[in-house]
Amino acid sequence: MPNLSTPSKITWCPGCPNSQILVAFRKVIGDMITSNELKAENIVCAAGIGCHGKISDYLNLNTFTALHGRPIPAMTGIKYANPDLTVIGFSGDGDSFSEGLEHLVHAARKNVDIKLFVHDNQVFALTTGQATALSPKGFKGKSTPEGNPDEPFNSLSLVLAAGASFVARTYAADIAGTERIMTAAIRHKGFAFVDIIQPCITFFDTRDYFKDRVYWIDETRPKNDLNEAIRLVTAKDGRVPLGIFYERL
Ligand SMILES: Cc1ncc(C[n+]2csc(CCOP(=O)(O)OP(=O)(O)O)c2C)c(N)n1
Ligand code: SF4
Ligand SMILES: [Mg+2]
Repeated sequence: MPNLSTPSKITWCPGCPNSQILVAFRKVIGDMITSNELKAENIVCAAGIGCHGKISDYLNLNTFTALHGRPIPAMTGIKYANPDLTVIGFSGDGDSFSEGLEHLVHAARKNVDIKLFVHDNQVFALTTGQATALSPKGFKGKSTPEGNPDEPFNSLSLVLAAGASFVARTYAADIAGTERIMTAAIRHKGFAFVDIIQPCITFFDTRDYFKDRVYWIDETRPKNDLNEAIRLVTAKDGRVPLGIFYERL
């Protein structure tokens, strides 16, 4: 198994689910390199600015740290310059849905062959707790002390409507489930979007909320039905579905 660790000290808060994402990703990439499915030298990872972005310091792979909201244009340029590379990005909910939304929807529309993992903690965490475009209505944080007055985007239906050819969600605490979804996303040819629910235990601790609500959808159902995918991700039954909602080959 290749050593994908680095000497950098991990500075995420103790217990932050970002560490679970890191563990899952190292395992997935380690297995793919060991089985010769991927070569380390052909993998490029990019990240935005935020707590999520620190992951690039903890991976012994080619990594690129972009500006806040800008990992997608960096990834697109890398992929266009050398189509043989596997380009994988780590982004935040603020990074992809507040600051960098235009890049996300166009990458989805153009079906750029890159993989985007969004560490979705529904908050600007690194800057200590402001509302993003994915924070729920009523969220109380530094920028919304009386409660967020705005409705969030439904991130998955937005990306589906924009044309992404692979759309999935997983839960960071379910490391095996995250490994499965990451593997499928990396194998997909085209724009793969994965929402990773990653509670920020310091500025918006949603662990109790999600642990009782997440469930895995039927993995055997046909995945190329866009209407069914939108129905699943917009259902208002109080539960939070996980799995691959849509894949167009
Ligand atoms: C262009 C630009 N705008 C704003 C900032 C300030 N900033 C740095 S990190 C951050 C929040 C990141 O939030 P998110 O993308 O959700 O990542 P998280 O920290 O939650 O992982 C902001 C607003 C910046 N560095 N650059
Ligand atoms: S602030 Fe939140 S997201 Fe950032 S390291 Fe701490 S727990 Fe994790
Ligand atoms: Mg965030």
